[in-house]
Amino acid sequence: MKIENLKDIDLNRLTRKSYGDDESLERRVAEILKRVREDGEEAIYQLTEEFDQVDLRQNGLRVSDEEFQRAYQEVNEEFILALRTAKGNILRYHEKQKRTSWLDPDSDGSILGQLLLPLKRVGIYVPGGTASYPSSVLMNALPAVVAGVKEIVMVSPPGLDGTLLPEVLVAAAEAGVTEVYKVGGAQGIAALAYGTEHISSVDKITGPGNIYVTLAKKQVFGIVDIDMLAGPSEILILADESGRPEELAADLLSQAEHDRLASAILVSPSRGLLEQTISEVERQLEDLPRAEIARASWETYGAAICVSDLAEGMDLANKIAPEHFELVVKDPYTWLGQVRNVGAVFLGRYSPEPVGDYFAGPNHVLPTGGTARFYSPLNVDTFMKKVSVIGYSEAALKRDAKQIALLARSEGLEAHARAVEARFK
Ligand code: HSO
Ligand code: ZN
Repeated sequence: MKIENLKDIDLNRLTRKSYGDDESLERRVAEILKRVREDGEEAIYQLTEEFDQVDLRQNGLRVSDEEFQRAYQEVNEEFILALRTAKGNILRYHEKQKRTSWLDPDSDGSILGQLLLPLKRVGIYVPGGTASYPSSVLMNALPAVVAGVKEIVMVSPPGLDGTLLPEVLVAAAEAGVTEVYKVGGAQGIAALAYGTEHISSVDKITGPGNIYVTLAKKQVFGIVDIDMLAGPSEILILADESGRPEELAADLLSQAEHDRLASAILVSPSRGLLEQTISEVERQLEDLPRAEIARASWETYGAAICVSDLAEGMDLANKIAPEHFELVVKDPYTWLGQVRNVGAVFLGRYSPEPVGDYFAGPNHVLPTGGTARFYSPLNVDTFMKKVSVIGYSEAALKRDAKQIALLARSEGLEAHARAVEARFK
């Protein structure tokens, strides 16, 4: 890893990276969606055999009560305790986001307002394999619980033994997930979007997944709503000379270990700090269990960028729009006002990114690939919708009738004008 100067940086290399837009893959995903739409569970069974080598006819599509009970026996007590504490923190944080309906009476006797209503049924996607995270189950389900969603359905691809990880099942039960199905990939998204014989369709699908899942979510958008198109994890750290190389390296690797496509970027005005951190990353990679993944990520998408001052670094961070942004500088709060395009900001050396991944309370489902310019973290509003309320009084309509009719006629819509005037004949 070489230190790069800001002026030599190819921003494209560091931004707008998503899980590709491979057309042939899009077609394959479209085919999978079509098969499930047309053949329902028959297609789910076949596709799960093909992709996951599991026969769901034998193993069951829906996770049973016995499977939940077994999962509780298989996880240890401390895990459950930690999960419950995290759950408490996440609930408390998200409760603060909850907004309520409002009705605003006017002196003319009319009332305007807005109803805030939970979605009825939502689907949560949980990836399989080593990306099957109990923490993500909490992060997806708990905001829905706070929003008041009654039916929370989870889908996830089964392992080779036809089951889901016990930790994931326990997290689902603790978080208030109401149904769990062992189906993943694009077929899992299709089941949620279109419904099958035993799975009713949902109103919205959230949660990260691999390229198939992400493309499937993109294609079913409009039939259902989706949260966002999530890509590989990212971290950008802006540090001054107060940063400690061992800590910065550890934080960079915490995201690099997620995915070969993850990106970890260190930005600093201190060349010395950049140099020391690069060596420290190498040292820490030596005994990291997921070193292979982390190294691939660090070598391809990692960067150590020298800027002339922190203001320049801040500007770069807002351009790259990273998912996670750590401000490891002397007075992090003085920079908070400059933060714009990031998913979550972590202030100071005692807020390493994993605190947010697991525990503090804010959501860890965050915009990636530069989409922090317009997307927000998953939150309670993600699971709510609004209804506008209009309750005009006679006095108010009398006052406004002429102008409404005028606007209607200017659009050539005579019936609109007459509907208003009909009240005063
Ligand atoms: N950092 C990930 C979330 C996660 N980390 C789950 C650990 N478990 C989101 O980018
Ligand atoms: Zn993480």
